[in-house]
Amino acid sequence: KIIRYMKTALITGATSGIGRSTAFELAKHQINLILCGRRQERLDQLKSELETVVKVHTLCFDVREKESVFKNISELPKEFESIDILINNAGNAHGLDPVQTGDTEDWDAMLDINVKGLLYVSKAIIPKMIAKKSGHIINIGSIAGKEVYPNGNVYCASKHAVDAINKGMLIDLNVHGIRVGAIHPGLVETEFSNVRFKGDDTRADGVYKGFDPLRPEDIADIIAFVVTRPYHMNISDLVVLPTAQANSVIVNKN
Ligand code: NDP
Ligand code: 8X3
Repeated sequence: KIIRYMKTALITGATSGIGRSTAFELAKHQINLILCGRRQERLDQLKSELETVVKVHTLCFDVREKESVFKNISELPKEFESIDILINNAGNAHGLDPVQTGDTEDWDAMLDINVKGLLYVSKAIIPKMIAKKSGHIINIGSIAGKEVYPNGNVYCASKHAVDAINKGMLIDLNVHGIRVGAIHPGLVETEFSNVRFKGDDTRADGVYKGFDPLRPEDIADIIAFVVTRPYHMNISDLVVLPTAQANSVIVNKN
């Protein structure tokens, strides 16, 4: 009798966009899911859709709230305690302004969520991965973590930090047999721009007009590919752009 060991993945930012698509994609690979976000009703909906396929547990917390992050992850039910895959995806841009007029609350949000939140979640999970000498961490960076574009200042800083943290994790966790890698997407049509422009949906839609952007499923597909590679193989750094995008400024629109 073959007993198949089913892995468990924790995905932050599972309520929308890339994280949500990743939940569906990993479920296709029979990976059990711990889905995180701040919108409970979306988490409930996802659970009811996915639990016919895999085991699903939801955690509703803000990655900025350090104590809540550690409490939620330390109190996971026994069957979800052992996390094999961590997808550090939660994050957003807030605003698109020159540095001299940038809103300090936007700066706090981006640095607290995209950088410190990612660190808190990672610190809550890594010791358990070290104890079992295995694990796989995927950090969702951005083309904004490789380049800086006009008015992108602090968002780009937050994603450059993710790039550096990814490289640092790779070095520090190497000796423990834990795989670490970042995926850096270009323009993906999600709720990202609706959040960046604070609910100005017309402006948000305009970001993706005139060219064929990436869909969240495209990134989810890559994540599933990365986490299903054999153990001797670690995809450590990957930039993925729509064909129409050459860099964070040049997009071939018609
Ligand atoms: P979405 O806005 O569609 O999704 C963002 C997710 O992050 C949501 O599930 C949201 O859940 C969660 N989130 C945001 N803030 C918090 C918080 N404080 N605490 C917990 N969860 C939070 O955007 P994307 O899917 O596009 O973004 C996912 C990742 O991909 C981000 O890190 C983004 O920077 C990155 N990225 C996106 C690109 C794009 O063009 N779309 C390109 C490159 C990178 P909830 O609101 O329920 O908490
Ligand atoms: C999201 C991509 O170029 O809109 O990280 O900042 S971009």
